[in-house]
Formats: sequence, C-alpha cells, structure tokens
Amino acid sequence: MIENTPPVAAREHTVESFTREFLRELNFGQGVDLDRASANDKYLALSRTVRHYLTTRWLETLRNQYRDQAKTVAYLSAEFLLGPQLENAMLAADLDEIANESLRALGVDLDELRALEIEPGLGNGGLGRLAACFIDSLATLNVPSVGYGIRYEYGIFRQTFEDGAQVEKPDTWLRLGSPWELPHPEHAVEVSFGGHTVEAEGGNDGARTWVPDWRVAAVPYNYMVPGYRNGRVNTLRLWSARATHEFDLQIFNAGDYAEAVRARTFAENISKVLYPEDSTPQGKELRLQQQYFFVAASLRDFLETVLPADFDLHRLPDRITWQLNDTHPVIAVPELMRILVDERGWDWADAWAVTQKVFAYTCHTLLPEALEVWSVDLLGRLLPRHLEIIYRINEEFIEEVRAAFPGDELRVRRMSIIAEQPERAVRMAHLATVAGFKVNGVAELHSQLLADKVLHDFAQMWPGKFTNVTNGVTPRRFVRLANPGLSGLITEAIGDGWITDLEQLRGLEPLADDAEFRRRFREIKAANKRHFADVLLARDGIEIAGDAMVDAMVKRLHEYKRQSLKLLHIVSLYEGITSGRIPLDAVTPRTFVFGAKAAPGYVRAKETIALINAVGATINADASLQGRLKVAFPANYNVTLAEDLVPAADLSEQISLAGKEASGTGNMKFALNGALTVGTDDGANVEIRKLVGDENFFLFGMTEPEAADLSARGYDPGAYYESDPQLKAALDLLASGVFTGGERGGAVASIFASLTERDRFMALADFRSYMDAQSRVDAAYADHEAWSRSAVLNVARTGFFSSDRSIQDYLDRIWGARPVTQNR
Ligand code: F58
Repeated sequence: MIENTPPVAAREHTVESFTREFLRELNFGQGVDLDRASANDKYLALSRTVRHYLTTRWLETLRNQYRDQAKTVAYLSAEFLLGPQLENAMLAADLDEIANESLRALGVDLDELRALEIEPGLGNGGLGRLAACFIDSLATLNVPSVGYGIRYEYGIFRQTFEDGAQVEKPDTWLRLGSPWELPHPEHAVEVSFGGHTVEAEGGNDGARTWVPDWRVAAVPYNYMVPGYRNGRVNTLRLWSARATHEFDLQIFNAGDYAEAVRARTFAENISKVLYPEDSTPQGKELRLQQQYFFVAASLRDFLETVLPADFDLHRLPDRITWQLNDTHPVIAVPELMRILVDERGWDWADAWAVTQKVFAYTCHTLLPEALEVWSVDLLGRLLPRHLEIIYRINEEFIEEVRAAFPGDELRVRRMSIIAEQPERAVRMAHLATVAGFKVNGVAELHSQLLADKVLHDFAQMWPGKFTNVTNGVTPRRFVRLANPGLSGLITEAIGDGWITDLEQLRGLEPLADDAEFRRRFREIKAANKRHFADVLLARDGIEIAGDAMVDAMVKRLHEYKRQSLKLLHIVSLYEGITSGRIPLDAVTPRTFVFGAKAAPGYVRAKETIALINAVGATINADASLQGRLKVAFPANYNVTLAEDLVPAADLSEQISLAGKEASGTGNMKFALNGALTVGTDDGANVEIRKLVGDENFFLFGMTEPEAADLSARGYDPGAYYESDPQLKAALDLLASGVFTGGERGGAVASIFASLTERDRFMALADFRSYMDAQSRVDAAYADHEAWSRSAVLNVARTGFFSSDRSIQDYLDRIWGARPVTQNR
C-alpha cells in the first residue's frame, strides 16, 4: 500500500490551519471567494474541511485493519437512519471548538450552515436509527467493523399535511450533493438475478450452476464513521445500483435505443427508494431485489477485497460475524452457501458448518404479521438457485426436528422454513434462526417473549441460541450534541468521562438533592424549551408557549403504539373543560407534541393523523385554552427535529400495549435528557422503570400476561365504552363531529368503530389507568422541586442505555470480537 502524506496532519490542527483549509476548499472545491460564497458553498467547504481531517485517520484505520486481520463485525442492515453528519463529525474529530473559532473570525454563521444540511433519511424509524447508533458505538469502542447497506436515492418520504391529512413527497436528500460520501465506481461488483440452474460440473456434493439472465452493477459509496476522539474511523459502505455495460450493449446492439434506456432505468430502480413500511413488510419484488442486491454485493466485497486473496475460508468464523439486522439481509445465508458450494467447490456439509458459524440474527418485532415471508413463486423466479439451497437447508433441518421430537409432525409443520399456507412461502425468520449461531431480541421482555412465544419451538430445540441485547442510543448525538446545556452541567459536575462511559452519570445521583443543581437543571430545560419553540416557529410556523409542560409522543404511527390512546386523553381533557367538569385553572399547561409518519398504504394510521390534526386545530383555535392546552404536530419528524425536541421534553409518552413494542429507543433518549416517562410495562420501558425507580416513572396499564389473558377470555371494548362515563364522553365527542366541522363519517367514524368494536390493541381497556397516571403526572409536575429531582435521577440512572453498552454486550454474548486500539 502506498504511504502518502496527508495534507494536514490530524494531530496538529489549529485555528489557522483550519481556516486555511476551509478557504482553500471554498476557492478550489467550490470555485468561489468568501465574499461571493453562498451558504451552500460554505456548508460544502466546511464539510469537506472536516472530512479531510478525518480522512487521515480513516486511511490509517483501513491500513491497520488490513495489517491486523482481526475479527470483524459486518453489520448488515437495509436501513441506516444517520441524521445530520456535520456536527457529529466535528465533535468526533475534536474540531468543534477550532471550527467555531475559525468561522467566527471569518464572519461565517455556523448555525446557518448547519440548518442547510439535509439529513440522509435512509431508514424508517427505530430499526434504522439503531443501526446508526451501533456503527457510532462500534467505532468509538474501537471494534473493527463495517456497516453495509443501500444508498437509496430517495429516503423516507417527506411528510406534509394538506388539510390535516398526510401527503407524501419525495425525499430528495441528494439535491445539493452530499459531501459525506465517496463513490467508487471502479470497485463496482456485479449482482445477478433470474434465470435457471443446471447441473454442475465439479461433482462436489450439492453443487449446481446458476445461469442468471440479468445483472446489475453495485457501486459502493463509502461513508466515514468516526469514533469519538479515538483516532478510529470505520466505514459504512452503501451500495447504489447501476446498469452494467453488458446490459447496454445487448440492447443497444439490438437497435432499440428507447428500450435500452428503459432497461437502464429498470436496473437503477433497485436502489431508487426506501420502502416506507413500518412493522408490516411488503411482499414486493423490488424489495427482494434490494435485499439480495446489497447482501450479494456486501458478501462479495468482504470475501474478495477485505480478506487477502489466499485466505482459507474454513477460517471464516475467526474473521467475521455477519450481524443480520432483522430478516431483511437473511438471503445472505443461501448466498454464502452458493458461493462456497457452487463457486468454490466445497461439499455441502463443509459449507453448512461454516455458514452456521458466521451469521447472527437480531429480531426487532413481536407482531406475527411483521415477520417477513417470500412466496416460493417469487423467490424462485428472482433467485432460483437460492430457493433450491433453502429447500435443502430445510430438508436437513426438518430431519433434525424429527430426530429431536419423533412423531411430532405438527411441530415440524410449525417450524418448517417453508410455510404451506396461505401460499407456499419462505419464512425468513425461521431461516435466520436455523442458520444463525445466535438469535437476540432487543430488550429483556422482548427476548423473553421471543423464546416463550414467537420462536418458542426453536428455543426449545436450541435454548443456548437465544439471548438478549437491550438496545441503546449514542450519547454523543443524543446528549452531547443535542443538549449542550445539560452536557456542560454534567461535565462540570462529574468530568467528561460520561461521553464514552455513560454509567458515570451515576455520579449525578447525589446532586438530585442539591437545590442549586436542580435550579440550574431547570434553567437548562427551560432554555431548551425556548429553543424548541423557536425551531417550531421557524420550521413549521407553529407557535407554542415557551414554558408549558412539553408532553411528547414521537414515533411511527401504528395502532400498537396507541397514538389513539393519547388522543383520547386530549379529547377527554377538552371534554372535561368544555363541559365544566374540569375547572380551567386546574389544568396544567401542556403542549402535546406529536411526530409520526404513517406508511402511505396504512389507512387507519393516516386517519389517526387526520384526527389528531383536527382535534389539534379545534383546541388551538379555542381562545379560552390559550396558554393552557396546545397540540403541536410538526410534519416530517426526523432525526434533525428529534435533536431539538428530546432535550426540551418534560414527559415522554411510551404507551404501547404491553407485549407489542420490542424495545423502543425514543424512550431511552428522553429519559437520558431528563424527561419522565408515562409508560406501560413494555419493551425497554420495563428496564427504564427498574433503573429509575417506581417513584420516578408513571406506570399504567395491563401487563403482558394480563393483556394476553384478557384477549384469551374475549376482549369486549364496547363494555369499557359503556361502563366508563368519561371514556364514553370522550369517544362520543369525537364521534359528534365537533372536531371535524360537523363531519361524522370518514376518519371519525372509522376510528370510532375500530376502537369501540375491535380495538385490537386494547386502548379502551387501558384508558382508565392511563387517565389516572396522567393525573399523577399533573400532581407531580406541580411540585417543581420534586419533579426536577426525579428528572435528574432519570438522567443519573439511565446510563445503561448507551449503545456503547449494547455493543459491549454484543461483543461478549455474540460476536467474540475484540476492540483493537489505534495508535493515537
Ligand atoms: C423497531 N422496529 C421496533 N422496524 O419496533 C422498536 O421497538 C425497536 O426499538 C427498534 O426496532 C430497534 O430495535 C422497526 O423500526 C422497522 O422499521 C421495519 C422496517 C422494514 C419493514 C418492517 C419494519
């Protein structure tokens, strides 16, 4: 490898050298002078300047990685919801102060540049954001690792509201160019699709030859993933689809120019757009194409470019773990088998022995309908060889089941990788569980329910395979960057070690009893609220009181998350006030903040959004409620907005039906920033409550066993509606059309009927308990000192939820990889 001298040695940066680099980028990169530079010119020049500093470290990391050949973790994920890059890169490179000073001297407004950044929204929600937190922690913990995913040209749709209804617009995140990616078309790899298989020549057991009928090129785009001030910069490699030359030639030679261009578009469609589904996967052909596309490119990349040419693949388990982020990358299992058996000539048994040692699977759901299946018909058409391989894996697996449980054919049918009903289909979670050497859930309760319910048969067969790794979030982005005020206060009190060792927040516990500390804590919260109010006004034209309680419910819109229960709380308050049952001056001033995108085809979710907006419009227009109640539903909630909202929140709503939310990660972000949680005994809420203590958490609702029991006995929401006058009044008010200009049909009728007739997620059963919890919230909030004591304790006791700890758990329980320290 050629050693070259980097333009600026990373150790020696000063304000002067930074300024020089920045101006050089402006002149030679953008072709403008400082006086004529647009804000975008300055943003791009600044980003590239920061990038240069990191590049030195990046190259060094790559060199060391190649030299050491240490065990590597490849995080395979169809989504990485990265959020804005500039500030995080500056922080990691320890350039934040230098850059600030340099720009101030040049008269450049950093905030203005920051506001220009368009975040790469390459994910739907929690799963994609978790992947982004994990690669941050992997780098910070010095773990040799690489993230592999898809460079969608359009990320998660931009949500707008028209008359309160969600309208989706394309997310053109690349329109101003992205300074954070480095394309490498010369390293493109080919990915094949379709065709048929023929007998192989080699004669090794299990081999066939795949004769595909079309190919696309996968072009890698590299992103730097800097560790926090540790000299390591890992790589995130996202693949973009491009038509191959072969593709062009064939068709251009046939003389049909228009057809050739159309065919190019067809190939390039693969990485065009992120599927905006949450919780229920779509069985779309293009989606399977995306999955195989990025997985095949990533496997080839690792086997052919990361590993030395003479590497003995029998040692693969010592060199890599492929972590499968949900089932989206599971097609990697038959792909590795195909490479080993068909391309490398291994016998089936040898290949299977290695394959079973290199994949581990993380499951992120509990909803049965969210488990991905691919019809045999589609899979066989797109990936005929992979289907054959899956069949053989299944045959051998079923023999194993029969041997372990003789005569239990029902069990065999339940466990089979191939489902027969309603159509023949491949159950990807079963394939992942059979092939993976470990399967993990994402919170204690979730992992328990996976083993007891969703994958019970598998846990009986292989109890040692199942484990838990509770999710976490990166403290760099979600505390240090998002909440500079609180970060400063913490650092003043306990030093700055918490940024990479979040358990140190425990050191704040005694300060919860220190009145002066609490006062400063409150001041910071108040300033964060004012900042959030400014952001909402500028971003959405929404005006909120700077000092009301900020009560936040932000997450994808889904029935199991129960935004409708939150809505019933608001409607009930409104009903109480307007009917005179609740005196106005007894109402705690609250701003209810919603952030939620609905999958474009999820009708009930969209109706819920429309209804929240309708109720919000009515309440916000009511002069008598000014300064008391306000509903703020900014459109297009994303990572950028989260960074402003989370530090401002007082109350975090985590109100899913127990047993449905795998973990949640927003719950962690809020608690770490000193919001108190009103929540059910679900997902990671359970662990949050245990850590912060019952007295600092507002628990309500049925437990998972209670909910399961009620459901088994036969749940009748109508009975709750009839027997709780307050619930009835709220639902009746909703149904009356007062919020919808007299309209009682449409969303109103639909949501009313769904709640009172079926109520799949038992919102009505938990309503009473939820309202009581909210009364306790009001009472607690009235005592500022006690509330801030609880808030400080929430911060002090939730250090466990750092994604650094999650990654350490993955290392210990699953990966068996070790951190490798860089030369600083
Ligand atoms: C989420 N899943 C879980 N899926 O719902 C949440 O409890 C958990 O905290 C989080 O994962 C991280 O473990 C989730 O976000 C998706 O967005 C999938 C996208 C692709 C289609 C299916 C849903």
